[in-house]
Amino acid sequence: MTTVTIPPAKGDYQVGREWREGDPFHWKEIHSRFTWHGTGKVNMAYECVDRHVAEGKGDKTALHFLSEGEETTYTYAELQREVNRWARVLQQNGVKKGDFVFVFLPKHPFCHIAMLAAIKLGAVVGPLFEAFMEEAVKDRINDCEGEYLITDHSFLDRVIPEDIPSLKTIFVTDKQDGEYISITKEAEKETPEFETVWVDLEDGLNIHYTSGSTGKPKGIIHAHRNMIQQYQTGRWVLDLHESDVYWCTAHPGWVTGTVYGVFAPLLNGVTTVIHGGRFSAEAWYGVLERAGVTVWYSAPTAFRMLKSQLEGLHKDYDLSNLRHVLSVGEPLNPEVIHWAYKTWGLRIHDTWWMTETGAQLVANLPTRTIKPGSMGRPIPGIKAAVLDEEGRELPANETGHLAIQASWPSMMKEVWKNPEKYNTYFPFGGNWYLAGDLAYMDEDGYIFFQGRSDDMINSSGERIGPFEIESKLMEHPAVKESGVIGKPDDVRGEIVKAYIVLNEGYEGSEELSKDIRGFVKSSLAAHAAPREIAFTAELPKTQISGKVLRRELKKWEKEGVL
Ligand code: 6R9
Repeated sequence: MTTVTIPPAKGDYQVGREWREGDPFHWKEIHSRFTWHGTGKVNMAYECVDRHVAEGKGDKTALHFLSEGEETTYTYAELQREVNRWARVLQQNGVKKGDFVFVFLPKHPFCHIAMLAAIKLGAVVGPLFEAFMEEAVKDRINDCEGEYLITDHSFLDRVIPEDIPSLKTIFVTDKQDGEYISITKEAEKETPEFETVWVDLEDGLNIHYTSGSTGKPKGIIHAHRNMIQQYQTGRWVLDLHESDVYWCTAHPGWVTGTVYGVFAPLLNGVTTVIHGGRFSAEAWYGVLERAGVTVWYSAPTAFRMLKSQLEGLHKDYDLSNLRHVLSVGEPLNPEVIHWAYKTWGLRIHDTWWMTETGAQLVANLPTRTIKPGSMGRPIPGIKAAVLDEEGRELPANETGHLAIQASWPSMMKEVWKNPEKYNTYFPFGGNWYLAGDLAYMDEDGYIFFQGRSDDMINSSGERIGPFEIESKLMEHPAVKESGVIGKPDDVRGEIVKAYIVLNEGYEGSEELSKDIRGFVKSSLAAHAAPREIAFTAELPKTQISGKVLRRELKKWEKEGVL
């Protein structure tokens, strides 16, 4: 297959200045960055906020919040004062080191403040996604026997205290009186000083639930040591310089929104943009312009939506500050990279990691050539391989299990209440951590994602990854996005079936199906061409991160929905 590569853009990248391809690198090299270097103890909240004030950068804007009809900013000094006041209120109400504090708030500075306040007193923070319903909220807090929740009155209809017996105290961020403690009102009465609770590197920091393909979501606990890798990837992958205005579009309920929406930018002392509200192309371009965003981290689903807008829409906005764009969460279709390069004149840098890994492991560093369709190469300090079913390393270009050599600074601390589960990530023993993703690595070390292991299609003995077909489909002018699965078939084992959402102006028909099928057949491979195509108005996606749910498509198929 020929690949059209995209060369690095010219720029003063930190990674290029501090590290060049082939140089050795060890995480220890940056340990001295942190305050624990002297004391042996750390605190993520201190590194995110207080150290910048201590270094004389208190007047710099830490948070810039924009939402329809509302715009506020907090300097690092203001953020420090608020975090301290909130931490005092939490402490007076019994919260102590090691307790779980759940945060159920919209995208808003209060969400950042609540998380940092809990962390500053050594609690383990559990950010809950803003659109969670009763069941999701209840299950998570119950699983941790959580005693504390910080939320907002408008979310209380989804919190049923009778179903969460461990819950002792609910704090609300509104000022109105009611049966719960108004944390904002109480905080106003407090002095803005708080003695950081210093913790060990290994102490709990946050918990996120990851759904996995079967069974109940599992709670992944991370430790304060994550700061090492989260700071460093913020520096080298996101290329955060102090003058940057950075926007991560994810809500902290998704691990991306916590690690790269709260921790990494604050550790690097930049201005973090928070946008309240949902996606619309106009609103998002508006945020990029209004806030003067320079570095932007989002997900393929959003980029695909922007691509499907009226051509030229971006020209109504001044995007001239934007210099570095990144993606995570799902395979990034080459077509989208080419479109962005043509439209914005910018490369989208794909990055790969998981809730369990705590930070990026594979990425397109800004100094590297991009091969569209590849997630990039392991970042400095990380070794990856592709393994066969017995755990042996496969040669270049052969698809197998993506594995990472353990350990790294932000590796999960534990799977909550399920220590055996942790070992299942190491099925071959030794140090190879298995992601559950299938991929191949080319001669240059670039990794090409093929699908989750459960998503692989086996048709007449041919193993076909859904991603390659989905990306090919996107090149067809009628296709907005698609989800490809294997449909059980008596003769072939499985056949390729594609669920397709059409671009505006197109209508599903037998003729269009034929045309799309022919297109894949002639430009990819006959066996990859979907034998069945179903047109749908929408694809099922994960609520938190907007990933296409192929598992759900398989259910549609089984139940004959489409
Ligand atoms: C950060 C995050 C992890 C799973 C992962 C993989 C998929 C993430 C990707 C990607 C293709 C990328 N994934 N990044 N697939 N290309 N750049 O997404 O964490 O929600 O736990 O999901 O997401 O399948 O194993 P999480």
